[in-house]
Amino acid sequence: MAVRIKVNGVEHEVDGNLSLLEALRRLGYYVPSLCYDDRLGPQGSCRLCVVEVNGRLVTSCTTKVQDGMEVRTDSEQVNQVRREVLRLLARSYPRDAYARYPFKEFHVAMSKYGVEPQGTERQDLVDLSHPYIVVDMNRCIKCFRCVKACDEVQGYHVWRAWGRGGRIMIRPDGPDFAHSSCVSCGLCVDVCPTGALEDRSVLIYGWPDSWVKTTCPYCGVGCELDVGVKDGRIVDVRPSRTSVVNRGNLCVKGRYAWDYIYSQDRVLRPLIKVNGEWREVSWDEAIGFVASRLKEILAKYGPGSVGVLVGARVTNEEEYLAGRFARVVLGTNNVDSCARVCHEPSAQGLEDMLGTGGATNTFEDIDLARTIMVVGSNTTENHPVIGNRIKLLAEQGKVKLIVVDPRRTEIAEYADYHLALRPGTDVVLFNAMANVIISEGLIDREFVAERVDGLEEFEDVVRNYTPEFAERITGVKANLIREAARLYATNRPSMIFWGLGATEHIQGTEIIYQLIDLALLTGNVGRPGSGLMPLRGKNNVQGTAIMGDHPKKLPGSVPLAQNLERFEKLWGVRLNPNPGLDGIEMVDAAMRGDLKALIVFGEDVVMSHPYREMTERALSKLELLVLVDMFHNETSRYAHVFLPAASSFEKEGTFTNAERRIQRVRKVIEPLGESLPDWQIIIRLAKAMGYGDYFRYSSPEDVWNEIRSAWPAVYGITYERLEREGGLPYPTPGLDAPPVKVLHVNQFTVGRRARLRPVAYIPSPEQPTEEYPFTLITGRTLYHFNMGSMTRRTGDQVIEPEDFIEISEDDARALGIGDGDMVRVTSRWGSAVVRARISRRVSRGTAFATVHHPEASINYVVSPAVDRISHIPEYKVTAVRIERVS
Ligand SMILES: Nc1nc2c(c(=O)[nH]1)N[C@H]1C(S)=C(S)[C@@H](COP(=O)(O)OP(=O)(O)OC[C@H]3O[C@@H](n4cnc5c(=O)[nH]c(N)nc54)[C@H](O)[C@@H]3O)O[C@H]1N2
Ligand SMILES: Nc1nc2c(c(=O)[nH]1)N[C@H]1C(S)=C(S)[C@@H](COP(=O)(O)OP(=O)(O)OC[C@H]3O[C@@H](n4cnc5c(=O)[nH]c(N)nc54)[C@H](O)[C@@H]3O)O[C@H]1N2
Ligand code: SF4
Ligand code: SF4
Ligand SMILES: [Mo]
Repeated sequence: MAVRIKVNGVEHEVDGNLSLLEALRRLGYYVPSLCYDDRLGPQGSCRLCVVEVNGRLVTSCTTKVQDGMEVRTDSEQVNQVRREVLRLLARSYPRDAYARYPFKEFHVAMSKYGVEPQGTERQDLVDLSHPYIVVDMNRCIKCFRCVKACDEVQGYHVWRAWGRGGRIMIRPDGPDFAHSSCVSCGLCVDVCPTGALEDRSVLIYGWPDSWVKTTCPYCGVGCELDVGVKDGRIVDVRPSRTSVVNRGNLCVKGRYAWDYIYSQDRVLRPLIKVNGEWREVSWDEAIGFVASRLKEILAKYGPGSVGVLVGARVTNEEEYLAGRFARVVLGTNNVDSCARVCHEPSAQGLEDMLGTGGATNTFEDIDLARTIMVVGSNTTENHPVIGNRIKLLAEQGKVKLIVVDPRRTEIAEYADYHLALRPGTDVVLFNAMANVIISEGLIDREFVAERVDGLEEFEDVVRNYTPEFAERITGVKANLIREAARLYATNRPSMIFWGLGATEHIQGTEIIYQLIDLALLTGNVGRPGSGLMPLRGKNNVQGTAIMGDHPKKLPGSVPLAQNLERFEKLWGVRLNPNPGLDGIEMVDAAMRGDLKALIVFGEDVVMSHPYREMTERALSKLELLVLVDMFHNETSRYAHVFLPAASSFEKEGTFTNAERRIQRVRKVIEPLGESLPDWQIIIRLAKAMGYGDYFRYSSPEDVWNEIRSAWPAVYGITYERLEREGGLPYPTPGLDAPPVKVLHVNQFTVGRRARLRPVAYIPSPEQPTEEYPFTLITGRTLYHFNMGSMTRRTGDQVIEPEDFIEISEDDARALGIGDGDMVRVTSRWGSAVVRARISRRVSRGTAFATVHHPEASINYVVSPAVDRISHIPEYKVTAVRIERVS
């Protein structure tokens, strides 16, 4: 509802829901404030935002606009109050800082009202302990923005007010900032009006003279970043204030872990390995060499002998071109992505049962859910911006939270029910939940009658999985299972979020079937605030299979066999009709000697695949291994050619996040050295192979427009529209139509009715024995990303320098292991040495190791067992023994 107000004598129409402060700012009036920030609620304590309304002074942040208001923003009365407030603060405020950084919010206000600071700096108030943030409490004016931001937006409580009255100090909750509970999200810096909290990078490199909006290169949340540039160099990253995804928030990786691009050891020229040594060559030589080797291999062994692996760090356009290159140029369907070792079960499970292999709802629905069940996802560390949002809602009692995870993760601490099951027993747990829902009559009868088939067969399977039976297998108390099932079924709408704790099992795909079964039984699909949300891993893994990086699917995630003709027309060549090998099968084929050449775009296969010893043997047999990356990694030991890729800050394109949202990636700086964006590398390779005419693209937008014609679900998403409206989830089939945010509303993509899929439990082959008594879980930690190639080259490495293994107190005592000792972890497959962390997060008999550092390389230990349906490795369960090493 719009209202009319008069400001300094001029009539305006404004949104009636706004505070007076927001309304005035949107109209372009200068209203200073110290305690107010639009990400925080109004405080009304600094009094700097006073204005005159109908002759009376009010704090504009706590006043709602009202029809007919007469406002003065610059009367003598107003100016006098502001001057007074500023004068008090300026008394002890350091003069130097004011002179050096005139554009800080507080400094602007002082200069506007002619107030000069009088104070000097005290060295003991400066804290330089943190790698990213400089703390200078000489400049703290006690506005409490940082305290509120940390408490209310991030759900941490790092910044606190110590002391009372006139002697209040803002300090972190540790001996110094580096040793506080800070998670380095940088929000406090972003809200601080003075620079008391400041990014180290801008103090070193200077203040940005321009900003470019782009999308975070790390996880599937897809936060939008404002990247600050000075003299062609990135000097700062801030959260985009206009993004619907991250709402002015970021985690440490997006905010600070970007200077890997300037790492001294980044590869900036093409390399060919000669007699075991890398030699720098020109692009022409490198591309020519790869093309001639590929031609030889194709001629000698045929198209089944070559393969392409695509790490989901690249753009949609590049993923599309990589798949097209495999099929058109190499004539093979041996093309796959890292989704194989990640969330392929999620995509496959959702597609099999509902028809669309993506999240059914968007992140916006988190605010509408009454119950959220988080399965096998360490959300606050691995999808922090979403994890913290869920955590805060739970803390405020706005949502009920069920967490299914063997570990007591941070999010589990906020759960109403934490079901700490034995690793690898999810099938039994979810069958027991379904058992309770059916036996207690909690199914949504109407929904099931109208839209769901297969209830009888389903009942036959889950009947035997009583909560008491499940307690014996999973270790979770029968009553806890009952209560969680009741909550999920009745306190609707309910959403399920899940991570790798659900997918990385020998029954990974079937566990996703079960989660979908639960949602179907309870009518938690096709409604706002409900649904099924796989928390997809890498920045663009939701894109990969849909862009065609899949051995059995073409772009749009359509089956190869039925769509061959359509793509033959679009691409103008005959296509190979035989389904290809997936990523796991390619490594097996290399081992057998059947796969001879492999091109890898941004994936460290050696580090990331299980049973590393076998992976290394397999890759060492290849006649040609081409690595396209920014850095040497463990895989490059076996590579013959290294092609230097430009980072996502150095190219245009789009990423698709975990809620199916397609967002722009924008070039912030020119590619460093001779590095090239992957799309240009692919085009050069195609040309050298004699297929130049089939790869005539002048820009990523060109490629995107071809994708739009191949995949109707994104036809309505043009670059121009993304520019205008921001990121859009697919499907958006029409140019003028809004995106479909909630899928399966009146019918599923598979049709009016979906069919339940009962799943019987198969125990993992990795059961503990006397020789290997522990169950090892592998996974992640906040500061490092996957195999660490990027985060290890940033300040994150200072904060978290190495991998660790969490062991329970009881086990550590029994094994004579102290906190920080090095331990050897051994399985039937291999062994690794890691630092022990005694932890309350894991229970007796289980241990959790992180995956990020080659020094430890925990995949030497992990078993090669894979899921029957999608071949995802069983990364979450390996039987091991643990010993202290001296
Ligand atoms: N900081 C950071 N963020 C990341 C990444 C990173 O490396 N670091 N990687 C990105 C990628 S590629 C991905 S795929 C995602 C992964 O994000 P997550 O899915 O959160 O990944 P993990 O840490 O591997 O495992 C999640 C949880 O599964 C639990 N779990 C283990 N076994 C079981 C089980 O049998 N049942 C159940 N229910 N739970 C189990 C573990 O205890 C762990 O807490 O994160 C993305 N975001
Ligand atoms: N034991 C165990 N193993 C696991 C897992 C586990 O939970 N436990 N998780 C699995 C999962 S979910 C995943 S996703 C994998 C992750 O393992 P990897 O696929 O190896 O993942 P990243 O470390 O993200 O490596 C991506 C590479 O891409 C490069 N890169 C970044 N941007 C670009 C670009 O624009 N172009 C090019 N060409 N390269 C780029 C980076 O430098 C980096 O080397 O590990 C799997 N392995
Ligand atoms: S550190 Fe900055 S944001 Fe925090 S209270 Fe002081 S001036 Fe305000
Ligand atoms: S939550 Fe994910 S997308 Fe957002 S800043 Fe962190 S790593 Fe980037
Ligand atoms: Mo992943």
